[in-house]
Amino acid sequence: MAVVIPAHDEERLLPVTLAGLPAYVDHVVVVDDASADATARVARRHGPWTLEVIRHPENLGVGGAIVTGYRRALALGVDATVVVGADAQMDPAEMSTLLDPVADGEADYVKGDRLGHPEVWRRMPKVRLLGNLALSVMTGFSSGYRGLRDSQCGYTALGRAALARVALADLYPRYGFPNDLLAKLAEIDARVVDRPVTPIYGDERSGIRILRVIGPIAWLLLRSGLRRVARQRQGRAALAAASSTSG
Ligand SMILES: Nc1nc2c(ncn2[C@@H]2O[C@H](COP(=O)(O)OP(=O)(O)OP(=O)(O)O)[C@@H](O)[C@H]2O)c(=O)[nH]1
Ligand SMILES: [Mg+2]
Repeated sequence: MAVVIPAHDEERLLPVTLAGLPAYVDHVVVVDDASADATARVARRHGPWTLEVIRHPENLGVGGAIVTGYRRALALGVDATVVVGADAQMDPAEMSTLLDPVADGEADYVKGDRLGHPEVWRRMPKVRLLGNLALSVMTGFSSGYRGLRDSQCGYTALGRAALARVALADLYPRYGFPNDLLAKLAEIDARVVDRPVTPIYGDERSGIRILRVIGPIAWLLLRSGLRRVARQRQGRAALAAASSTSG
């Protein structure tokens, strides 16, 4: 399996993230998204896995970096790809929680859910928590994955078959990426499940300005929701036409 790490100006926390990766990981792909700092230089092996750094000459955004990593994972032919941020906000011991449903053939995409954690109200900054709750509800309606939680979680596992089918080229490259990926996964009827993970907030600096990103993401969700409804209508119309000609 491969771990994809999108990284932008993460010279301080990338080594911490790498040092925590479990030994069962085969490949680590760090995607340095035109960092201004030493991110690419501090990316060193800390385990038995192979490590490669792909550097974007220009900043494409976190989603753009993840897509680069996904393409590399496809070329490597791995059975599953975990995505984790470079800012040491996820517990590496929980990676197996995400991988198990993929390995057991129960899910195509497993995403972390920090909102079910008993201390989430204390651990996650309030504005982030409220923004996340709102986006999770909207993403559930838009994608059709009702009941889905923590749509913004950047800790996920994707199986090979779904990775090969999902429309990578069209994915939104910035902070609406996880939401757009869910919409694209719905298009291929991928099985998506949530697994609890621990919210970790240390002294990292987030690039997210919640009030600035929520508008564009809401617009993205509205658009993909309307497309989903249109798709379903077309499907029903095709079914009705088929049954009227056969009957
Ligand atoms: N490639 C790339 N990665 C980015 C960019 N912005 C952020 N990242 C990476 O994406 C990961 C998450 O970024 P954050 O801005 O902390 O977002 P978050 O961790 O999902 O959200 P918070 O809960 O606010 O910390 C980190 O590994 C960043 O280095 C970017 O423009 N390009
Ligand atoms: Mg962060």
